[in-house]
Amino acid sequence: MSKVALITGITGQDGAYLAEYLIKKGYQVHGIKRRSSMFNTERIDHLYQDPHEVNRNLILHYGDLTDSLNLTRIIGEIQPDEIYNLAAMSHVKVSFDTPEYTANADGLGVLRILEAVRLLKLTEKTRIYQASTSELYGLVQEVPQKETTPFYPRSPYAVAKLYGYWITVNYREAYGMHASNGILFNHESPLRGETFVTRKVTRAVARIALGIQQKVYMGNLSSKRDWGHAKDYVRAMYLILQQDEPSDYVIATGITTTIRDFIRLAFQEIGLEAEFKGEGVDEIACLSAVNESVFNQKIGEAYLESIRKRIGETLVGVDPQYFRPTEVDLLLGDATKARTILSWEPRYSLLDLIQDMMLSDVKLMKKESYLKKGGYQILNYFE
Ligand code: NAP
Ligand code: G4F
Repeated sequence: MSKVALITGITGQDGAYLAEYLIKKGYQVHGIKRRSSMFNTERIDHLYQDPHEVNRNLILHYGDLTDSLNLTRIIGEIQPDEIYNLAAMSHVKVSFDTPEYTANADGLGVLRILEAVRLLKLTEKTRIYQASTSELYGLVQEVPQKETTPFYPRSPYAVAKLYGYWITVNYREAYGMHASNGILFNHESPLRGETFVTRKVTRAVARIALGIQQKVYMGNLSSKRDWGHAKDYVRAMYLILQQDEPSDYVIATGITTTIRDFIRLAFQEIGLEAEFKGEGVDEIACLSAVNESVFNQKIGEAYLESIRKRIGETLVGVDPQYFRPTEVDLLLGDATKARTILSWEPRYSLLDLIQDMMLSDVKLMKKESYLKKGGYQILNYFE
């Protein structure tokens, strides 16, 4: 009998990688998907199976973390061995605009899952992974941050996730449930949502190189993040649920980098040097040099002449609309517990991550510009 997993947030970055990972391990994977006016399944289309096929290993259900009746019905029908609760309104800046909805989905949503498992008398059978976050550390009380570092959330998102973290701990202690938190630091990939900073940068850098965008506007360039690859992080989620004892784990690389340096490295990956000057809202980055052999190899000789002409021009500016009312300045994780107990190690470095994202976005943007010229091609992130 194959194990049964339920993934909430299966249409998101982590949900897609985790579904693929669990299917490869022989699981039957069920996913909860919100109804939307469009399919919104691009990230998992390569895993999709027609409902008429027998012995499917991916089954989607309509649902929402704000709807407890629906969640309880789905969990009751599926009787999952493992639940990965990844669904959330996951954008920190947007949570300042939608604080009540964020509290409902990201905070109470966790309670709904835990309580459904308890009411359905599945506490012995079903293990639960809660997608907690390094945003809990917020105004950091210690550097680096580990499992014992006190939390100080700095956004409606982080405050909602704080409730999710503690209600998971409480249900574990009160009812003996196998419920664990993964306190994951930022993790990125070619599937990352386009409005998170890394993907915004890799998309913009690709478009600038191809001559379809002039400049990109960013927010706070000085904050620092501990960035890993989502593929490494979904493996950690799986490992957390395979332990005999439930517990909470920090998952991080132990290296922190400014947004400014991430931008510099993304340009360097395709042979462009971005030189930063100025301060605060007046800070800019100009194109200072082109490494022609790298550029030709990664982008193509056809684009060289036009990028050469842009030397000295501004590629990056700052727009205060991207600043947050309260910022998290520095995140740096200490994953010693995960390394020791889970034998988890990241396999991707920051440069590997940037290379993966740039390669994918250059390919995607070449298709996009081809489409604009009247061509037709199905866009597939997984090619
Ligand atoms: P993501 O790409 O934004 O995906 C979020 C998923 O949640 C999407 O499938 C989204 O559906 C779904 N969702 C949102 N609201 C929902 C609701 N009310 N009911 C049901 N589904 C809902 O996020 P991610 O990067 O994969 O992150 C996965 C989880 O880990 C999130 O809980 C996030 O907060 C947490 N986390 C992420 C990171 C990171 O760096 N990526 C770090 C720490 C923790 P739609 O596709 O319909 O929008
Ligand atoms: O990429 P971000 O939007 O990610 P953030 O806020 O760190 O949150 C992500 O990681 C968390 C884990 O720590 C997750 F829990 C959460 O769900 C999400 O996945 O922003 C990173 C940094 C911030 O300091 C932000 O102010 O980049 C800075 N930034 C600068 N310019 C920008 C921009 N962020 C965005 N999104 N867009 C900008 O133009």
